[in-house]
Amino acid sequence: MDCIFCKIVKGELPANKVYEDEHVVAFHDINPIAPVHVLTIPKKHITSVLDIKPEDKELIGHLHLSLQKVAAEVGVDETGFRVITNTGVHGQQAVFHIHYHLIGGRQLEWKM
Ligand code: DGP
Repeated sequence: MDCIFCKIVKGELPANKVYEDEHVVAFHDINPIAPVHVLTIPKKHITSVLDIKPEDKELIGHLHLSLQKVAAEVGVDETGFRVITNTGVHGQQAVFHIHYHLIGGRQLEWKM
């Protein structure tokens, strides 16, 4: 499978990691849209929100708990941030390995 995020998980592609444990890895987005822009992914290849299976419940919960650590690591846990998971065509998903954008470091707007 030719998945760039699986390659980051396996260490075959470099990434500027901010957090890693047995199940997830978080790294700076290559094309940041804010002062803080980190992607958190499960090490397991799950294509999108629509591909999450009942047996992934614990993993996805774990990933959300990891977001607290990521937010603290990059210094936005007190100021706040946004977590976004783009899904499918209208969501403009470009990489088909589920990932959670954590965006912050400045006041964000809510306009699409
Ligand atoms: P999206 O699929 O639209 O939610 O966004 C994918 C994001 O992944 C985009 O913000 C850019 C980022 N990205 C793509 N390739 C790489 C890469 O090789 N390394 C890193 N760090 N980020 C990447």
